[in-house]
Amino acid sequence: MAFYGIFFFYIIFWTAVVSPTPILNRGYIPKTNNIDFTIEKVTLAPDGFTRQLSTVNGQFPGPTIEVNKGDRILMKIRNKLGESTAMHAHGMLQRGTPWFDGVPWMAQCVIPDDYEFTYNFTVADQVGTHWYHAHETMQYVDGVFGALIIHDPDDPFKSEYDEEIIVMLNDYHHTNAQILLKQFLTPESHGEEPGKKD
Ligand SMILES: [Cu+2]
Repeated sequence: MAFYGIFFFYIIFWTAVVSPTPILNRGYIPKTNNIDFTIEKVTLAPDGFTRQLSTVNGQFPGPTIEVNKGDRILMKIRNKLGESTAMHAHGMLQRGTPWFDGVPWMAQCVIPDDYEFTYNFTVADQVGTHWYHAHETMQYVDGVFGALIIHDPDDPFKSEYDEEIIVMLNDYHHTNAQILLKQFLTPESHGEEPGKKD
């Protein structure tokens, strides 16, 4: 019997004291991330071909947003595009803040040219690799997008990798997306998506 007594004591001692207990967010205190984005047209040559792109802070693709689970995102959009816009944080659940989902005429009115608008939401219960993009006309095809990464302080695999590398894949054209859309919508396109000839 003594053996079993020691055995059970050992089990209880191990689970209560020695083994790590699951800790939500590992004591991480969520913070507010101030994102400052200017949406503007810039002439760039990301693949060697010079053209005008619609950009976030003059970059193609736009800057990567990296936050932690539980954080608040304050994403200020300064619209210098010469046309109206709206920014959508793709995949965000927007629980309690559907008006910051960035879908024009469903979640909000557009941000007129030369106006500012700040999206304000938390990523309380989701993690992973997402992206943000303009949700107005064809702007994201012309470059208004970037990665949105939500790290998980509770990641159980954290010790099993050395680094994370973001790979973004997108269709890229040498022709302005508005022109491509017009061509695509003609009967002559036969529904064939743009990109094969340009
Ligand atoms: Cu989206």
